[in-house]
Amino acid sequence: MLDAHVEYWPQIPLQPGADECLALLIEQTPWRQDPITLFGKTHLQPRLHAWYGDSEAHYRYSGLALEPLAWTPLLQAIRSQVETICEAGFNSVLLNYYRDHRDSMGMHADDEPELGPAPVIASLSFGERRPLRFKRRHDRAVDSVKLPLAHGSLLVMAGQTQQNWHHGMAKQARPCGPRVNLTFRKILPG
Ligand SMILES: O=C(O)CCC(=O)C(=O)O
Ligand SMILES: [Mn+2]
Repeated sequence: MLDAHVEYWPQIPLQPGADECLALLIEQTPWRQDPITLFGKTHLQPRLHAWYGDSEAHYRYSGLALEPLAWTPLLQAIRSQVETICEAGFNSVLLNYYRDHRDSMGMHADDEPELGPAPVIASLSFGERRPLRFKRRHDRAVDSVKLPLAHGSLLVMAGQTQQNWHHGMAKQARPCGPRVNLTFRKILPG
């Protein structure tokens, strides 16, 4: 991928293991489904989400102002393992729950100003293996890239990735099981 810095680990060592993380996160998270307004029309987001972080980590996402929930012991444990692997610090995490094949996330870049110009975003996937699609933002001629994200995998997006590429996850025709994704981020002060 041109002008991007993307790294993918198909399986990272995690304690607790990936199966347990998936079950615990589905069960313990106070999932919400918020309305979003796109092109003047209001819909429910096509997935569930939750936002955790240090108290100063306020974030606007798809036009929603999210107040962070306090870190749980499980999310703290996962965060510190991901920080060690990435050699980077994170003060917040967005959890997304794709209940089945009908849940999705539209193409977007994580380019909010509070993430800074070259954010490191660490994306941990559990459950159904589904493809994340990358599309170059300013050059329609470049083909999109599909990266299936496996159960227990870690994807790191850094450098100029958000400035140059969009990413998203389409609905799919084939029925599938649940998937939970955690994106660790560092919200800058101010
Ligand atoms: O579910 C995924 O793998 C993508 C999540 C994502 O892009 C986001 O939370 O901003
Ligand atoms: Mn994203």
